[in-house]
Amino acid sequence: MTRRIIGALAVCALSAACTGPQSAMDAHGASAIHLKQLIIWIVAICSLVWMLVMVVLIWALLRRRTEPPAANPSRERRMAGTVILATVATVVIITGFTIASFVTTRATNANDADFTVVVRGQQWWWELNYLDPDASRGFKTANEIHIPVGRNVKLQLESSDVIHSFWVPSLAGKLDLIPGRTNELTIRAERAGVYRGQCAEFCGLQHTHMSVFVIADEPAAFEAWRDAQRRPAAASADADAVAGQAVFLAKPCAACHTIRGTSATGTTGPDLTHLADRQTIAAGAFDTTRGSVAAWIADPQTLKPGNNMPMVPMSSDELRQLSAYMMSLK
Ligand code: HEC
Ligand SMILES: [Cu+2]
Repeated sequence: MTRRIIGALAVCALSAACTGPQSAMDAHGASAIHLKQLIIWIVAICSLVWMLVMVVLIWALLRRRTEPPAANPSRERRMAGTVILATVATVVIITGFTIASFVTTRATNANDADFTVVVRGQQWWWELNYLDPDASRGFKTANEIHIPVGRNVKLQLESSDVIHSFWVPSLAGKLDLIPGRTNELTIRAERAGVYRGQCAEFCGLQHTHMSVFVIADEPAAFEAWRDAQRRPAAASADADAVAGQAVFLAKPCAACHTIRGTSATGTTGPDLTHLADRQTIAAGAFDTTRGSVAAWIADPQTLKPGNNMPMVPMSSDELRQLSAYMMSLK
């Protein structure tokens, strides 16, 4: 029984965090696959060396020693030989690791990309700017990066305030977003799916609620998504939503948020033009439902304390209309 429990625990320990949408061991991106191979080789070789050292150590400890060995030149020579051999092996292994790391770094630095997304870290969400050679076809969104499967996409990493770090472990290594600097990371997903990431550099109070999602779509679905994003917000036929738009434009909301197709052009907060198309709000903190959007607008400081959206006073009718309007932004 105890043996079974120990066995089960060992299996759990060995397999923990090796799968799921946010694991470097569940690699689905070209550069994450290279990194995973490197990690496996290094861990395997280091484990082997460690076991060898332990075996030799135990053997040495268990060896009976009755009296100090007499001086023996041939034995001395053998021992010197062993030490030289171990030193050479160490140098060879470390040089091998260095070369392998170098080759992996080269392989992860793809420099051809289909298009570029500027990823700007903000306390505590991700502003995304899809660049297009024709500027009128570019657009902004937040927190959810759609990319086409099997294509390289260049991320231009920037920050508005403090140092953040972009890390979607299933797709690529970690890279910092540094104020006043631009870092570049090319990502690519080999399989459709949602890959979760997390800001990986402590950036203040809501650092843990600064998730990012990479959503890899089949190319046709991606094109459809991108075309929809390029369009301004569609007018809604729903009476509450229409009233909600007027509330939005009259309240301070419009000073911080952009809704393309309206007079709202603020840039402090996420672009809301297609808010209801996103799966989550507040950088992964809540699912996008009418209830959570209403709760967020009513009291953002309780839901995500310290975030940069203030509580805007309003009546319950206004709240109902605003949340209807937000959910109409598909
Ligand atoms: C002072 C600027 C400011 C004002 C005013 C403001 N917001 Fe925000 N809003 C933000 C910021 C910043 C965030 C992102 C918070 C985060 O995730 O940390 C945000 C997030 C949101 C979100 C979630 C968006 C997403 O994709 O995560 C919604 C919806 C929203 N605001 C609606 C409103 C409405 C409606 C009003 C008016 C009642 C309003 N905001 C007023 C700054 C503001
Ligand atoms: Cu951060």
